[in-house]
Amino acid sequence: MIRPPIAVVAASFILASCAKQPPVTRPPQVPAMDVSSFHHVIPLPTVVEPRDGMGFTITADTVVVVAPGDERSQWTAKYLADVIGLAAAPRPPRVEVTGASIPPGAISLELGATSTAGAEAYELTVTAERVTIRANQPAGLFYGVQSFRQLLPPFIEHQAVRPQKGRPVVAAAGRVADHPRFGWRGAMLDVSRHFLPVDDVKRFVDLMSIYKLNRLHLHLADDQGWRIEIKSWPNLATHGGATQVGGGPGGFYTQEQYADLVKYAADRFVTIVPEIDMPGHTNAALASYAELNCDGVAREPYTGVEVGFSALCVDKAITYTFIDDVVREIAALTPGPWFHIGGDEVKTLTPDQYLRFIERVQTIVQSNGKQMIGWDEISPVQLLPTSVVQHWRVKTTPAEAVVKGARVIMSIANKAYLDMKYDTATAIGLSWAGYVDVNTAYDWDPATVAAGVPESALLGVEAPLWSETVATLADVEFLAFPRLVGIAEVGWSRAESRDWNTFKVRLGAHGPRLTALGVNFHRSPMVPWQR
Ligand code: TNX
Repeated sequence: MIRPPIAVVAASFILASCAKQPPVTRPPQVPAMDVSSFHHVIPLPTVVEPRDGMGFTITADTVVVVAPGDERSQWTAKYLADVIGLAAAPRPPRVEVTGASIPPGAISLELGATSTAGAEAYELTVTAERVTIRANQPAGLFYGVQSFRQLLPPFIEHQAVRPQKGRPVVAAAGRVADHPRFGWRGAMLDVSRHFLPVDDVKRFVDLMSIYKLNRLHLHLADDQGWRIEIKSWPNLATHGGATQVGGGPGGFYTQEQYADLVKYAADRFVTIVPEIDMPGHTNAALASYAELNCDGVAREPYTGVEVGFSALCVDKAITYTFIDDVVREIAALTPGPWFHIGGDEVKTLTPDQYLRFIERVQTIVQSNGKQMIGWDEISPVQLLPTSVVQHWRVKTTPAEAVVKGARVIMSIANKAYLDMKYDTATAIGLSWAGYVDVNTAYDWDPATVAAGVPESALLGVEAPLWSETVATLADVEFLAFPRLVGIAEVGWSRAESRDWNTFKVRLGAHGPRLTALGVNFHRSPMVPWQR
């Protein structure tokens, strides 16, 4: 046991609680090893107060304590115990579900009022004697756990780590009070152009949740592949899902697998947002069923990377039966309130055909109990107040939708697109929106990039990863990390507290953690990576 003598604990506790320090919201730019790990939390919390004195040491006696009654809090307690794993003892910390008073040496997860309202707000206090994570709702507890995790040494993240003498598991002393700027902090995976198996998507969920991202948008159908089983239209998956860009074998999620993924993500406070792109980007569907084509002839499977050539037959009744079936089956598996209908890059319909189609689909989505999201091409449509526009095009603005009351997810391509190359040397990725290096992905404000789209119109921010050139999980990680970590801070932290020069130092301190997690991240030369 490496717990310090009681007197030292007591002295440092008194020191910690009496030390009056002003809140520090910006970490200084000093060699990272010399400062409290409180300076490295990403996304930057609203208030960070590192304190001098002893931190909290995890030992074989550490327990994670949580009150009975709330299952999600208990799940989060177990999650924390698993994160700590075997780093300090031959078994993970014990989880104690009890309403009794908290013993010394405990990490305590508590639901109850905090200084800031909101389901995602939390307070974290670390002293030598105990750790307290307090939140209004279970989501906040989960985020408090993620901040606490970042105070622990990176080696705990390594799956094979075992307790070792001289390798104490200590979290620095201090206090965080935190809540997010935006409710929507997302990423998108395009599993259509290249398929990703469920376990790879789960791994991605694990990584994004470390940085408090809470929406995973899945682009489930495009020209090159249909990736989810639809029981009333089975060929979509079995035929439409049988290839991908370059002609590989593709794949699809059974409804059971999709439901399992939705649950896995929900446990980590990540809401899955399913997208079936229409009326364009539909070759996989048009190849699966002849009757969806205006000429009644099934299309050939497509394995190239062109866009804009396909469209559903918008004047045929069966098209809307098909859409209703697809939306109904997916909606039934998706507890989240949103259904994304794509709506982008339609080059073969008239503007009038397009508008009528989207308005009709909006009604179908609504009648299946979901709110419609579409790419920003839907802005001219008569949108319902619940519909949402996802803004991606650099030279346009969805202001006309905002004027009508629509809300916006900001995904502007020259800042938030994870499939853009970092720079000229990047081996995979595209560059049609320019190069997006780590600083470019970080150093922007979603509330000022599109004319007529003020903060009040924003749900938040999302970083899409299109997969024309992205074939494996290693490719996904290379393009997403570390830019997605920056996007997470864009979505969570207050604009006035963010600064690239301090962020890059904090990001550099996350290098060993990402390494221990086995992430294939881009070691951008503009970041001072710690070893
Ligand atoms: C545009 S962004 C697309 C996708 C491509 C992507 C490549 C959007 C709504 N449509 O179909 O994959 O560019 O960066």
